[in-house]
Amino acid sequence: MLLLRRCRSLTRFGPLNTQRNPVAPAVASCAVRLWSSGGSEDQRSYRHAHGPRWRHALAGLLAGTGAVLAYGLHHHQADQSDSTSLQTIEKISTPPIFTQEEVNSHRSLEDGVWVTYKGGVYDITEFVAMHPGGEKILLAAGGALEPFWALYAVHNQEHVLEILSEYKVGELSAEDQKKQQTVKSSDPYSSDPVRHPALRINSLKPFNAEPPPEILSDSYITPSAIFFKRNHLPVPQVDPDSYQLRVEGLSEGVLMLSLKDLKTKFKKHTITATLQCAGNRRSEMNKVKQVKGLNWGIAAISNATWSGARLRDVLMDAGYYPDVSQWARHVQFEGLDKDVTGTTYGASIPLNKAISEDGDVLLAYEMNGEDLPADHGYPVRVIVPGTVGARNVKWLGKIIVSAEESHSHWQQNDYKGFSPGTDWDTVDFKSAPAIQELPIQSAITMPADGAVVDRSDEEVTIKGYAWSGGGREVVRVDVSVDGGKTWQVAQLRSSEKEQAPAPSPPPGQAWAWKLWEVTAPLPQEAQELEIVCKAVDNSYNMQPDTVSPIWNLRGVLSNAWHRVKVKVRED
Ligand SMILES: Nc1nc2c(c(=O)[nH]1)N[C@H]1C(S)=C(S)[C@@H](COP(=O)(O)O)O[C@H]1N2
Ligand SMILES: [Mo]
Repeated sequence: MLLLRRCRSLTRFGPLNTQRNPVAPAVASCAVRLWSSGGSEDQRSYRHAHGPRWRHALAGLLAGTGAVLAYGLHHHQADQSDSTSLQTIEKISTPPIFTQEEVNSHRSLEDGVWVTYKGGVYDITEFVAMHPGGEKILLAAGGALEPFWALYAVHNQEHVLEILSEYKVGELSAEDQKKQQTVKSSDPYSSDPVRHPALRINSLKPFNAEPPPEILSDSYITPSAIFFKRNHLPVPQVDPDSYQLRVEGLSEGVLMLSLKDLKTKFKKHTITATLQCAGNRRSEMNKVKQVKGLNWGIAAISNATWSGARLRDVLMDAGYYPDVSQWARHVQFEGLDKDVTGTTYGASIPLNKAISEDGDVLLAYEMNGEDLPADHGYPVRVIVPGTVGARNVKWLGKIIVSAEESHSHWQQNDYKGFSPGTDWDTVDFKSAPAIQELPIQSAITMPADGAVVDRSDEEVTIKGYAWSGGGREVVRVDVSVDGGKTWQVAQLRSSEKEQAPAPSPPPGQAWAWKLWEVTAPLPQEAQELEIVCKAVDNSYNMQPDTVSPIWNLRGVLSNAWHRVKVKVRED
């Protein structure tokens, strides 16, 4: 079957392109890839799912201070018609001079939020107070903006600077300016690994990318190179020989484990588990109403085998005893990836998941039979099967058994679901629990939205994936080619070989997805098909039919029936 789509501006690059995909999200508006795969001479092509929208690239960077500033300042410009502070500055012939120490003392809303940029001193208190997400800029408060802008690679800074000038209150003393310049502003992303060119990049720095859906459903075990990648920060360089994992909170001391300890002191355990980002399919929510976050398509999900020590075994070795559960409720994880202030990525899971024999939580050092790749957490990451990607902390540095959840931004103020009626003015992040187990999910990977099938083919083959959180097994996938009027049951596949269905895992331990496939006759006379899929798990949870009722401001938990439209070409 030939599926060939063209966009207005055609950019073509094949899989043998340069290793680091040089195409920025804003430019990669319409990429067509062509190649033939495994034995079949079929040529397939892929249309880039996202339009040439710089706004989306910017939204993708919203997790970063610089981008919050860029975004917020942009709006600030829109609602502030007269820029009085700028005029004030212009009237003064010599601007006030401040020392770094004075600037340092303004790092909260109470004391004012000051930052420096290229020798200028800016009081951005009003901006931070007025803009949701603005509190992130507090990371830069009292210091220089440059390293933040380097970290989050905000381009297009010109208009931001223009607006920033409205907040200028003076200049930094010459002496302190000199000191600042001696702090090298090197690109913290320069040592990030080389990535597979097939990946569709959502954001380059930090690196976030997903595979083209059609490749995703080609293999039950996703090859590591095209496994979706979701980084909030630069990839840290960890030396395996000096690596030490710190385990705290159980006995009086702390337990330190080298990589060798992890590999030799504990039984090696292997599981196959699917990881899904909470933001998978966020782009569909974006179509209903703008949300904040990376504009993921349907492939922020992948499946791999993971090997490592069981977290349970390590906690036992660190002195876990049953009474611990009287005071402790959570196990916190800290990554070795840091932002410029030294804050590490962090998350936590409930203690009972961590310690349960059936929980299968791993401190994984292998992915698909090899050392973990740098992007996926080398040398050690947590795998919490059945649980949202965000808790599967990579580059694991520390484990803390605690009465409290992780205090990290990603546990407290992100990765939570809200009502469609909650907006950025009313949201109270404390009011919702952190996402742990994910709901039932499925999506169509083939054909792609907008593809064309020939009437003479008489039938259409549809493929996709289905998965549910919490170890719930997918028991059925229903597929419709007429928008949901009539349904067919798809064939499920739970191993690499199509003809060898694996036996069901024990209840509550179905960690891996199922791939599915169905061949449906082309409905007579239909010129366009609306293909729909929906999955059912063994608790009989089903997906909601539309997006609107589950829309939420962060665009998480997007799991409505997946729909693609396909044209039928008459011969
Ligand atoms: N240390 C660290 N761990 C992390 C992250 C991160 O940025 N830093 N991202 C999390 C998120 S949001 C997801 S979805 C998964 C993605 O894992 P992957 O990149 O291996 O697909 O890692 C999680 N673990
Ligand atoms: Mo995620």
